Amino acid sequence: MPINLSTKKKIIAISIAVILIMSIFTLWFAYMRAWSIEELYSKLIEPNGIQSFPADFANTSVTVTGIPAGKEVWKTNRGLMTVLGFNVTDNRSKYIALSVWSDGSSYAVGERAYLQVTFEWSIFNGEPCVLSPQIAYPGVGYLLPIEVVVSDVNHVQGVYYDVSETAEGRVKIDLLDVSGPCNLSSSNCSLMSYVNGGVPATYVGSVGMPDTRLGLIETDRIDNLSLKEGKEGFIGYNDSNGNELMDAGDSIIVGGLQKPIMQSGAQCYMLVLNSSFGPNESDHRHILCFIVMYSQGLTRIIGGDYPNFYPYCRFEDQSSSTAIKVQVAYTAGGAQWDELSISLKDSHFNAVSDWDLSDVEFSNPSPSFAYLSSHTSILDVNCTIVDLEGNGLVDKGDYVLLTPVNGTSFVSQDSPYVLRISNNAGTSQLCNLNYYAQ
Ligand SMILES: [Ca+2]
Ligand SMILES: [Ca+2]
Repeated sequence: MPINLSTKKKIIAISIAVILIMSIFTLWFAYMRAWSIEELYSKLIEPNGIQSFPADFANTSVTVTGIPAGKEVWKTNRGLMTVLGFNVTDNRSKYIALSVWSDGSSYAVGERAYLQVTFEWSIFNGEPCVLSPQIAYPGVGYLLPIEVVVSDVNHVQGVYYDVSETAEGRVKIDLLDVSGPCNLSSSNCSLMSYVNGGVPATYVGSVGMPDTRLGLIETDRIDNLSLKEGKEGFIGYNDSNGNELMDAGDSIIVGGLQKPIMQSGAQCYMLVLNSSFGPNESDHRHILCFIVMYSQGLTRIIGGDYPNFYPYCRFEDQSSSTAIKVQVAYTAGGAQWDELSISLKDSHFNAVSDWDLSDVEFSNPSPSFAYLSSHTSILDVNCTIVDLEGNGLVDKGDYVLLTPVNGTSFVSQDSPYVLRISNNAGTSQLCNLNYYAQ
């Protein structure tokens, strides 16, 4: 039977409608439907060792949905970042972490989350690739913890510094505390840049020295810090007190640092200070400073619930013949008094006191005092904690004073009392003092 004109029109109209519906479905399937974590994971490629996405993902955006297995809120110099960890259910050893610049209050572990994930052409340590600002690896959520690890290495060596960006876009490293200051003439400094997509974690060895065999090039060097200037003019050493020692108050300025244009890009650097010190300069120190530049500038993790981020404090011993007094000389990481425990043990490791400060009352307003006491058969001790600004934070000038009372004395034994101040989790010991009564 011949098909009349109106039937032909109907068929054409239906065909167009079907094509349209299929196109919309294809578009929806490709971009608009929420992706599962498994689907997102399956799209990852690894050219040149960088976890990234195929070229045709650039300038696209998808909604990704999954149930977070973990959540951490990090404090950074650019604000709060929340990192959500998702297990890839069909590959239990794998996971994806998504990062969001917020306090993360709208996400909870175990509750389904929907996140917008965008893709863009980017540059990671000199290597072009398609990345996402929301995917933690190899971006911000992955790089920032490296600084925490590097800081651990420095703190073990008795070196504390602060890093900031100057108005001119240079990076300033302020030395806050250096135990056993080193001669500038027996110290050198090297600025290393990560190239070819080098992923920093693989280059920081167990002793904290960057491995120069892969993905790192030296871009400037001061052979002898008393020269104060790098060969290429990128590094400058400021001996602020002019004593020719690397010590607290000095600073290092680093220039010539690249900032990627794209939000997901990163350029990493490692500044290495090598020093010899001690008798006959037989001790060696390698101080590292890991610098990450993003499009918004220097980015650092400065606190929050990153699991290995411990508060650091240095207490100065100001004990007298009758009392133990330790005063905070330097602190980093925002330790709070109510997160600490104080313990005093005698020479037989018997606890004289074990105070958990989590529910201790501090007076108000500043200076704020907390009073504790303990009584044993040989010793009665009063403990006063002074929070100078009454801000709840363990910071410079705050102190702990332990005084024997009721006619008892620290002198009653010949070996030392041990004072320990730790965080409640027991992961960080902020003060460990042996007190010998006179
Ligand atoms: Ca100095
Ligand atoms: Ca305080």
